Amino acid sequence: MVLQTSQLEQKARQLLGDRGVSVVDIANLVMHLQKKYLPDLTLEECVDSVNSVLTKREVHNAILTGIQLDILAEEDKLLQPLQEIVTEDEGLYGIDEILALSIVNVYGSIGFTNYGYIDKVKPGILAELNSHEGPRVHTFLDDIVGAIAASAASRLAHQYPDRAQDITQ
Ligand SMILES: [Ca+2]
Repeated sequence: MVLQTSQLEQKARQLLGDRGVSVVDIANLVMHLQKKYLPDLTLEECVDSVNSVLTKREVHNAILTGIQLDILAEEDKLLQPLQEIVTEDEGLYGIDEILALSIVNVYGSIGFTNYGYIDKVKPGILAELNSHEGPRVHTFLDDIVGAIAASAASRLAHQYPDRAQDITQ
């Protein structure tokens, strides 16, 4: 049985919201990534681009899988040693980043560059998800959110090549 994309999208959006991430949070990351290149970019355009990324099945699958693993880790339901690795957000694990790349993959090489950058700088909601405070585990979610933002930023860069100011800087 193949689920309708709309069902997947609804569930993916609901899970993001449940985990404390709004479309505007992600749009603010997009703004952070693209403001330098598209000085007249509006938050509304960023929101539209995030919404467009959130229609893709690859993105739904990554969100559903990653958030599920975060939740299972919070509930102490993973097998050891994975339980400890995911809960501790162990630096050498790397599968959280690989999963998120399945999102960026859809949008080409600018997507990879943006993803690498935002993962290093961790502005806005990414800093909150990475604080490791409280009982919540966001080992997978932080990379997924970064990847959605990177993809939405790449969409804008491809969409407005003539508006972009010296993208090679
Ligand atoms: Ca992570």
